[in-house]
Amino acid sequence: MSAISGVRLRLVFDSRGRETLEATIETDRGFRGIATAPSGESTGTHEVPAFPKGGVAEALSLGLTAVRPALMGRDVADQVGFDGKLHEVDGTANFSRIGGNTATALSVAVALAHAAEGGRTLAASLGAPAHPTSWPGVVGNCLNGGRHAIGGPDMQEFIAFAPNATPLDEVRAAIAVHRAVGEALHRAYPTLALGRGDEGGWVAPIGNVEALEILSSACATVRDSLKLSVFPGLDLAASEFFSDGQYRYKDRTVDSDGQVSFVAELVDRYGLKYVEDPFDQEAFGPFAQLTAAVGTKCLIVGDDLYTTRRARLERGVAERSSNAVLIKVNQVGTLTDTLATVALARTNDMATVTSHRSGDLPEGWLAHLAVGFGSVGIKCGLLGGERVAKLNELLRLGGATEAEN
Ligand code: 2PG
Ligand code: MG
Repeated sequence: MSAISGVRLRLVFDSRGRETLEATIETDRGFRGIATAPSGESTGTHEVPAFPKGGVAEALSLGLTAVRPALMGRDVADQVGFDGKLHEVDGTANFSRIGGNTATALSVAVALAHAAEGGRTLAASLGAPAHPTSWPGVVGNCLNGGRHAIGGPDMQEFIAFAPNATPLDEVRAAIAVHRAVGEALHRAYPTLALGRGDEGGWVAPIGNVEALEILSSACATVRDSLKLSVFPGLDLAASEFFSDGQYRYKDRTVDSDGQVSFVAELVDRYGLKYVEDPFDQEAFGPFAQLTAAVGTKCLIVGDDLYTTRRARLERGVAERSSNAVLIKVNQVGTLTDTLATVALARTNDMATVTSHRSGDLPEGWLAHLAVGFGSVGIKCGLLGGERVAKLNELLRLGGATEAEN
């Protein structure tokens, strides 16, 4: 056994300039793992809170007085025991004492330290084969709206989904769509100063349908010119504009049935292959209606619906609410809890998509999780150092960009 000989937490900043935590785990054989925890903006009600009430300062002081002593000397290979200890020290049902980001950073850091000791990548230590035959598709945000881009469309993310290819072709295709969307916006609004949102997608004062028109024709252009597979997708983050039983867009208000027909129509009209959170986070039934209607041709993905919680996914499986689940470690706080949800999805033939957060950091462990979990997608944005870091790590795992000598 190799024992944990060092546990450190440090305050660092995420891509939005907000404070978060970085954890370092050292082993007595001289190996270490370092991981940061990202933060969401359109968070689901059932996520663990990222920080204690006193914020990062309280997380750091609890880290020193309560968390660190409980982890020192433990076997670095015992991920389940390590994560169980985090729960025990926290003592609440949802990490509200020590904070989900303390747990996330530590849990991923110990996994990285263990992988380093074995001379393996984290992906391999999570069970990825030495030569994977399939890779997670790239789920890349091209145009931002909702809470990630004030003044843009109501829907949160207009996505290029590039599945079923090599990492290099997927990344190329998705980035080419991002570029084509930018060019189309410049043509349509030549005098407007276009910006980019929290996840590096374009921001423009346009409506949902206009954004979808631009996105889907950008995908078609890239398919024709580069001969690569890439399709339009959406993360509606619909809980953000749902109130009193109605979905309230800037230009229309629809009830639940209206929303089912509206989204099903968009799937057909634009050939969407990826639709995340088209309904409120408690709407298991409407999710199931949409999945029954279009689930054979499109991934219907639950994010706020499940918040990576196994118990909520159990309900989704029973009610056939979706055919895919979004996986974010810091929604539940540990790798062990995350793996339990991934395993449940797998047993029930539900696809997983492993995801970043809108406030993220320039490191690549997410790519290892997506490959290790056998996910059909890695959702990580396309532009900005913190997004590109994950794409480039996927390329490293894919190996195809290495020069031969
Ligand atoms: C989402 C995410 C990531 P946030 O809704 O899927 O794209 O956003 O991290 O703000 O919850
Ligand atoms: Mg989402």
